[in-house]
Amino acid sequence: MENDEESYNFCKNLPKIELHAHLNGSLSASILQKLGCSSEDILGYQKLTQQVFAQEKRLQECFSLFKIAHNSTNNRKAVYEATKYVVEEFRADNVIYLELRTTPRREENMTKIDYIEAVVKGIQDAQEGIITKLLLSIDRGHDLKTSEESMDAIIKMKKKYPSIIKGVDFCGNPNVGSFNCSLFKQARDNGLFVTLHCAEVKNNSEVDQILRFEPDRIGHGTFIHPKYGGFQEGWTLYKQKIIPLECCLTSNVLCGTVQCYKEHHLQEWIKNSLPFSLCTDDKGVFGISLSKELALAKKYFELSREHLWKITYDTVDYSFASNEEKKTLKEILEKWKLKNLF
Ligand code: 6MZ
Repeated sequence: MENDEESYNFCKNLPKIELHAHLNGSLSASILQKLGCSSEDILGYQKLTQQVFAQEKRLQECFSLFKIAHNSTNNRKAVYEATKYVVEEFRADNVIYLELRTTPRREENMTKIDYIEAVVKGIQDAQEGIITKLLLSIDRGHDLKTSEESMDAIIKMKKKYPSIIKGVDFCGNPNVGSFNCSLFKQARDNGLFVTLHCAEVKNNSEVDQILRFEPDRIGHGTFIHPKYGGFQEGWTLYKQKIIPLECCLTSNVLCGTVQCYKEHHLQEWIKNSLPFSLCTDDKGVFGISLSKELALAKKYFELSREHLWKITYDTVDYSFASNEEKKTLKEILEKWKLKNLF
């Protein structure tokens, strides 16, 4: 049996694929500092984060933390720099393919289009050793008019940057708002991939609606299986549709929607050979890295090195990369395997 350190080193060394990372949730203390936050403010933010995760209603409270992160990215320059730094941090963790997602925001001196342009520029300027794609999010807490405006901007920008902007995401506080099928159909009709946060809290009717929509991927998928608070019809439907899951272990444990790592619903996906990828969600807020998440999965679900490699390899297929990019990523992983696993 290898120890935690050996396991982490293996995971760090493995070229990784990240499919579920929110830009503003990924701002680490060091990035916040580079963006001009004072040490005092950062310490305050870290203290608040600890308090939030010690509370009963921590998923609910977690969304107030993003508002603080948003204060440090409220202009074009900061959005650009934040994007560049986040991509660089993923690269330093040996992530070779990243799908970064973010919600276009309007601020005093920044339109939603400006926001998207700044993120795209940040991605373009941090291309060394990593392929990064952008998914644009619709916040479920926004009203229909705001969401429609965002979708118009997203579609417009997808036409301008077709090799970077690949898809849309549906996120935000899962206790508010509802899924709007026609809005996401519009995205799909305009050539965008669709990934939807699904069942982060119990909501059987929305789970049914989302699964019938057949998104390209779902995020979290916690309350689907009946053993984890879901419902039999939901799980049966999921098994018919077989939609890849973006699994965020630490996010779910810290937000309290899952009891502990050992009790995570991921085990149903492993047991049933269902498709999934391991993701960070908000590495800044949760103080994690993709390497750490892989090491946790390895530890709690007793995965071999070979199995972890295969999860990463299969994740390439669930990504929104082009066929050529997928081929390149698979070649990197195959070469790595030959060198490191035999
Ligand atoms: C749902 C989440 C989330 O878009 O400003 N977000 N939505 N569930 C989660 N689980 C913890 N974590 C983050 O990044 C921050 C935004 O991402 C969404 C929330 O809408 C949050 O405001 P951006 O870059």
